[in-house]
Formats: sequence, C-alpha cells, structure tokens
Amino acid sequence: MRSLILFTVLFFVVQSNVQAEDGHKLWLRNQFSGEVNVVCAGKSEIIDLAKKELKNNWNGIDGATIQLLVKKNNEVKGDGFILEENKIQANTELGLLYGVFELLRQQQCGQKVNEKTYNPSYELRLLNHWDNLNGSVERGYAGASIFWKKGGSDLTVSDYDKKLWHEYARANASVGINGTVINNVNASPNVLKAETLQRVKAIADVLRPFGIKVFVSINFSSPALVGGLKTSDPLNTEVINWWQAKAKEIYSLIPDFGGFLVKASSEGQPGPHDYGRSHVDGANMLADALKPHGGIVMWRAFVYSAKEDDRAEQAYAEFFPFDGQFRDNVIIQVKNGPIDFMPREPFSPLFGAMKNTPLMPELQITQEYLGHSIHLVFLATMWEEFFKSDTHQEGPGSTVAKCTDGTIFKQKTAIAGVANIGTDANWCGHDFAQANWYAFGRLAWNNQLSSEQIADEWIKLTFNPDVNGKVNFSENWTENFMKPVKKMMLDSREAAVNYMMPLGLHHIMQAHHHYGPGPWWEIEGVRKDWTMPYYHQADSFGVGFNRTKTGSNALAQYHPTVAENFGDLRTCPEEYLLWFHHVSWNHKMNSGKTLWDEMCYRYDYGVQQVRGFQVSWDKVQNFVDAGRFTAVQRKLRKQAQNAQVWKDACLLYFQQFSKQIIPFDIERPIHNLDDIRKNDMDRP
Ligand code: GCW
Repeated sequence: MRSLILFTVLFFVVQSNVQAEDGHKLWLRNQFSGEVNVVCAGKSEIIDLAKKELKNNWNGIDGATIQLLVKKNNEVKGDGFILEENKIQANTELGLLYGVFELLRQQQCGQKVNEKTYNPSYELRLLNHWDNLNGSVERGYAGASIFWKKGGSDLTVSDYDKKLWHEYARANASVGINGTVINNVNASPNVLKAETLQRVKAIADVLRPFGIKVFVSINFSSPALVGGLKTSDPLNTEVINWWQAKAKEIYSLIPDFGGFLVKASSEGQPGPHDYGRSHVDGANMLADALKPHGGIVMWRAFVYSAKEDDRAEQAYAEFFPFDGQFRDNVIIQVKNGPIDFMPREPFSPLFGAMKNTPLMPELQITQEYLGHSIHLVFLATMWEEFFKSDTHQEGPGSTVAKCTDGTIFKQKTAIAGVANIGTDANWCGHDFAQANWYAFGRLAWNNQLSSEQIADEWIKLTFNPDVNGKVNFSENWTENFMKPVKKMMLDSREAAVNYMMPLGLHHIMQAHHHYGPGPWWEIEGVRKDWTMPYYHQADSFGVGFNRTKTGSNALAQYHPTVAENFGDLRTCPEEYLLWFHHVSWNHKMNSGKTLWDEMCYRYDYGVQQVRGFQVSWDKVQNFVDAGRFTAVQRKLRKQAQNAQVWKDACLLYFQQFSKQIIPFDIERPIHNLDDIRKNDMDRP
C-alpha cells in the first residue's frame, strides 16, 4: 500500500513537470535562485525590474554581492554596459537591465562571466507586427494577435492583456529589443482614431519599464479616410496640419512614442504617388510632424513600380535617386533581399549604395516563405550570411553589417524583424521558431554573433536539463542532446533551400498562402511579376532569370566588383546561379554534374536532410519533456511530407522543360504532378 502511495505521488510529481512545459516561458525558464545582494543607489521602475531579475534568477555564487551603477563612460554606447563579475555599469538604467539579463544568461549557460563592454550594433532594435486591428495576423502562424482583439470593436484592456504584454516585454528586453510596431504595415486608418490610441497608450504603458517604445504603422490616406479631409496630398496645408495635430495628440498620450512605419505606394497601399508626389514629399511631411516630439519615420522601400520591370530592380530604382533628400528623422527600411524574403536572396543593392540616407534592414522572423510554423528552420544562418555579404561600396570589407550599423556611415542605425508571435501558448507556433525571435534580438544587439553561438545559448536556455536545480550540462547531455540538436538547427535553413528553391531559384511557391510549391502558377490577366514562370523562366534550353547585361541588367545596381563577380557564370556563386543567369540544363556545375542532375540531387538531398532531422529528434526523446518532444516530432513529420511534395512537384515540373531523366540513384517521386496541382495538397 505504502509503495502504491509513493508511486502515485512520484507519478504526479513527474507528470506536473511534464505538463508545465508548454513552451510559454520561452528561453526564460530558469527556476533556481541562489542568494544575492544587490547594491544600487538609484530607484526607478527599471531598476526594480533589474533587481527582481537578479533575485529571482541568480545562478552565481550563493550570497554574492553585485553592484549596479549608472555612471557615464565614453566606451559605452547607447544602452550598452560594462560587465564585471560583481558589477554592472552603464550610462542608462536600461543599460543596467540589459547587463543583468546578459549576466544571468551567461550564468544559465554555465559560462564564466565574460568581463567586457557590451555595446549594441543598432540603436533601434524593433519588432514589426503585421497584426490587424481585427485580431488577425498577416503571415502569422501562431494564433491571433497579442495586441488586438477578434473583430476589432472591443478595445477594452483586461488584466490578461496586461499580463501577456508584460511577459512579451520582458522576453524582448532579455534580448535587447527596444521597440515594437504594433500593427500591420497594410495599415487600417482606424489605428489613429482617438479610441484606438487609448489602447496604444495602454500597451505603451506596460512596455515602457522594459525600455520598449511603441510605434504604429499608418495609412498614408488617413487624413481623408478618418480625418474628414478631401485629400491626403502631402503638400496640402490642411493635410500637413492634420498630421501635426495628430502627432500632438499621440504625444500627449504617449510622451515617448517612437514614430510611424509607412508602407506607401506599394501593393495597393495609398501613398504620395496617388497625389502626384514623391516618396521624399511623403516621408518628409510626416517627419516634420513628428520632429518636434522626437519621433521618427521608417519609410519602407518595399515597392513595386507600375511598370512590370524586373521586380528585383524596383526598390533601388525608386529610392536611389532620392539619396540625401530625406529629413534626418527618416530611415528607409529595406528588406534584406531585392525581392521578398525568399529562402535565399542576394543582399539588396541599396545597402551601401545610399550613402547619405540611413537605411535599416528589415528581416522576416515569421516564416512566410519558409514553411510557416510547421517547418523547423533556424534563420540565424541566413541572417549571418546577409550581414557578412560584402557590398564593396566603400572598398572590400564593406559588409552589409558595417554599412548599416554606423561603422562606415555615421548615421542613425536601426533594424527591424517581422515578428512570428501570436496567442499560441508557446508564442510562435513551433517550439523551435522561438529560436528565431531570440536570434533576431541577439543579432540586432550584436550583428557579429555567430549563428552557432546563438543556437548554443538558445538550446541551453530552452532545454535546460535541470529545471529544479542549478544548471548542470553533463557530458552526456552535451554529446547526445546539445550536439545533434544544434547541428539540426544549423543545417535547417540550407535544407529548406535545397528542397524548396536551390541554386538561386526563387519565387516559385504557391500563390497566396506561400507554403508549398507552385512553379506553374499563373493566371490570365495577372501582372507578370506576380506569376511564378516569370521568375524561373524555364524553357527547353535551361532555367533561371537573366539579370546580366543581356537580360534585365539588375546587376548594374551593385558595385562593379560585385556585379562582375555575380555576372560571370564562372565566378557567380552557385547558390545565386539561377538568380542572375539563365543557364543551360547541360551546364557543368562545380560537382561535375549537369545543372539538371545537380538540381535533382539538391532537391533530393533536402528531403533526406529533413528525414535526418527526424532521426536526430527521435534519438533525443529522453532529454525533452513529453509535451515539446511530441509537438516537434509531429511537425517534423509534416515537414518531411511537405519537403517531399516540393521535391516531386519541382522536379516533375521542370522535367517537362529539361526532358531529361531523374538520375537513377535518386528516390523516385511519390506524387503525380497533376495531383499536386489539382489538389493544392500541401495547403497547411
Ligand atoms: O511578402 C509580402 C507579403 C505581404 C506583405 C508584404 C510587405 C504585409 O506577402 O503579406 O504585406 O510582403 O512586406 O509589405
């Protein structure tokens, strides 16, 4: 009988641990705290938060004393800090909070304190939420909006809302994110209505103590749509006055409001072009309205021109001529690549080229083109590749990182990531998608971090082997859990490129939902640059988009060194081959194979990689709580199915042009092309 009771008690103890793991705590799962004495002269809400973090999460020497000190030091930039074992010094209180999070992270990763100065790469480190006021999230795969309620009419703020925003703010601050845009760039004008601004204020009030500023996306035609004016022409005096009054109203509610994010004259959104005005006219007018209050305008360069020119050229073509003409509180927000968040793109030619205008990179954390919240794809490797890309604009070594973080051009610096966050218990839909939110924050803080270090930290913090005691990374855990899981993460993006769009192929996904393959998709009457055959250009000769001099010549937008390198078939890196060239199916690749064979092997290898991830994950079952283990296992199964669909669809489709056999040492397709096309069978 006694043993039965003991068994029952034990069973429930084990059970409750397992149940506790729904992923909601993200990378902040520490449950241990030793004794620590905190010495700090100042008193404020931020300092209180910093102390609380130390007290609740101390993993250092029991009974140690740590000093928090705000003191000016020229070595420290912005909200940076100097970390020592027993002291954190910063120029600002927020810097102290960041120092505390860094120290605790190092402790929880089982590291010795790395005593040095920590400075942020970018002054502004922002999330962009594509959250609609009706509670839905554009390209969101993790439930509904955390900011806006279903239907949109209920703007009341509940305790539950506040709790969620508080947790969100803490998670962001722990990785250094200091701003957030809380509504979709396809913006409803209603965000500027007085009653909506009350909710914006409530959000700002919760986020403020964590050093996070609130921004909103605005609809350029708001003066006409919600202000009752006849026009929204940026040069019209009434319009100018309307925006100035609106700015004043916002700042009276939210004194530290960040500013506006604007998608204008793009994809059907209104903008200055509707009134015969330019991007400069539009951006500067808004900038003037915000300037007296210290706000900024982030004006997006994601535009399509009315002409159906090569879309890869359009952002540069529209914005480069305006270099130097924007007000000093305007930043141009540029997507990492010239088209649209593909699994792999070369860097946008705007980086490094606009020398007299601050540019901020826009990365996409939500996996619109990378398998939504179903595929396990760790994006840090993609972003690392982007930061390291050499623009050559100010000589060799002018990397995108250096062109945007103030190293080369002394100007305002900022970076944005399109968030993958929603109301799902684990915030991101996929437990491993949390790593992308984490990685974005870490890279925005320090764009020199390696994806390997980020993966290392995230795994330790997220799958900490001992939730009830001090951290203890045994050799067994490191060898048999950490190593294979890290490898899976670091390989995952290249795997996705392989099974989706290898060798520089791009924009061949299903229209609309952007999840599965759709290289065939085109519809009579739709503009060419929205269709897929336009991007791959497959014919009986070969495949790929010719962007050299004999084609669209988009290459001319890059520095001549880069243009020459990408423009020559012999030197163009194979991962960008079909991005820049239309290449014969029989072209000899570095491997010695023909292009067609190489393509077959890449697609097949991508599928095999995912099958390998399944094996890796199944093997680590004993190291993971049941909830997260099963959730990831199920998603990997779906990913493997979808990778197979990608391979089959693309190979069978392109085979119609190459008219060559799929090499016999590759597993045969298991789907028919017409079934995939008919059923859209991979719709998530
Ligand atoms: O990638 C496209 C997306 C749209 C998005 C747009 C943009 C918010 O498919 O959903 O709109 O980019 O970045 O503006």
